Formats: sequence, structure tokens, C-alpha cells
Amino acid sequence: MTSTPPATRTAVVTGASSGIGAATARHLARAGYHVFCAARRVDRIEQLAAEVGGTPVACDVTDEASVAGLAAAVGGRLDVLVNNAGGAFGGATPVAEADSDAWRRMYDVNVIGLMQVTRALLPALVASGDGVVLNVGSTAGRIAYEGGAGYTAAKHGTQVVNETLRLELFDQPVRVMEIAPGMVKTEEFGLVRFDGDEEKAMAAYAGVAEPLVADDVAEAIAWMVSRPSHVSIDELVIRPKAQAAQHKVHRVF
Ligand code: 8X3
Repeated sequence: MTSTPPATRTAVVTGASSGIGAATARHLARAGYHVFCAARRVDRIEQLAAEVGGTPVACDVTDEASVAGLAAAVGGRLDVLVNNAGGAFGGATPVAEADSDAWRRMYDVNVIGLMQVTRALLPALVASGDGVVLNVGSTAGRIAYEGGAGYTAAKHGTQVVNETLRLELFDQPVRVMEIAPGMVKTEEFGLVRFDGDEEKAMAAYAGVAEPLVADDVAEAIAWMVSRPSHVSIDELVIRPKAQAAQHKVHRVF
């Protein structure tokens, strides 16, 4: 367990081992936060924490005991929580052929995991006197698309938990925000969704010259959490210019 000097602002980023999470840890560290880099893959977060001068915390957000360990590592005061751990599993399968286990896993990480981490860290966020919970949702939490129901249902869940939490905390010193990214090309999202199938993973970005990258989203997150304490960026949708909507993508072949 690492104790942090009270003058240093602190942030927790879950799912910090890659993609948007790792990029967010870097941006927040650059902005002066001591970052607790939380994820399951210890080697990766140890490397990241060493790079950003933060603290690695092994954490599986779906496991209550593991989340309790994260809360213990953070201690009694926390300024920013970025609930980034999440993902899509089970490919692009129609409801008629849906895999129940993949759907359960998606609900588990995108909704229950987010709830468990938030519940465990809320007292420390309140104790800061000006806390921020920022949930990484998705444009998949705003629309429906064929073959995506397990993921879109889970990400709609993320969005509704976000809204509910903001209502419940209206008189507490904690702002509740959500960023909803559209097409972001990261090294793992598509690969995890399609179980390592690189061709399927890359198909979503075909012909798109400039999809968003993790850094674009991380920069927006760092901006959101650094607004003055009376300003809440409740929801921010961020897409590449080429993606006017989920089904309307400018592709050039
Ligand atoms: C990822 C966005 O378009 O793959 O959160 O559903 S999408």
C-alpha cells in the first residue's frame, strides 16, 4: 500500500493496462495527478505506473474482494475515478444466436464492475470535497445495431447507472460524468470482441483514414475532469469525423 501526500490530487483509472485506460493514466499524470493504475495484467500496469510515477494495483473489477483491495490501496481520499474497464465479447452475433455467457460477461464488466468500483471508492471521493466519477460509456449506449445487442444493452446500462448516480449524488461533492466514444482504433478492443480474429477486428475500421485513437479520448477525459468544480460535463459524445452516425461511416477504398 502506498500513501500519497495530501497535497497531491489522486486518480484511479480502471482497465489501465491498454488503450483508452493507459492513455488516460498518462494524461492525468501529466496534469499532475498521482494515478492508481488498476487492471488485471500486473506486468503492464507495473510498467505504466513506473512510467507515470503512479501506483499499480492489480484489480479485477468483477471481483468484489479485488475491488476491496483497490479501495484499501487508495485510502481515505480520492479526487477522480475513471471507470474505464469494459469491453465487448462474443463477436457480432444476432440475438437469435446469442451466447449467454458472453452476454453475462459483458454485463458483469461494463455494469456490475463499474458499480462495484464506484461503490467502494465513493466514500473517498466524497471525502475529497470535490470528487469526479467519470464513466467510459460508448455510442453503443445510445443506439442499437444488428449483431451488437449484448454490448449495446450493457453500454446502455453504463449510461443509465451514470444518470442514476448523478441524481443520487445531487447534494454531494461528487460530479458524475460519462464520455461516450464512437469508433476508436485501439490495439485490443476489436481483438477481444472477435476472440483474436484480426481480420474481423480490423473490418470495422476498413477504409476509415482516421478513426479516433486512445489519445483523443484520453485528452477529452483529462479536460472533462479538470473543469471548475461547479461545471459538470454530464455526457460527451466523441467520434471520428468520418463517423456521422453508427451506420453512416465515410469509407474510402
Ligand atoms: C465501441 C463503439 O461502435 O463498436 O464502444 O459499438 S462500437
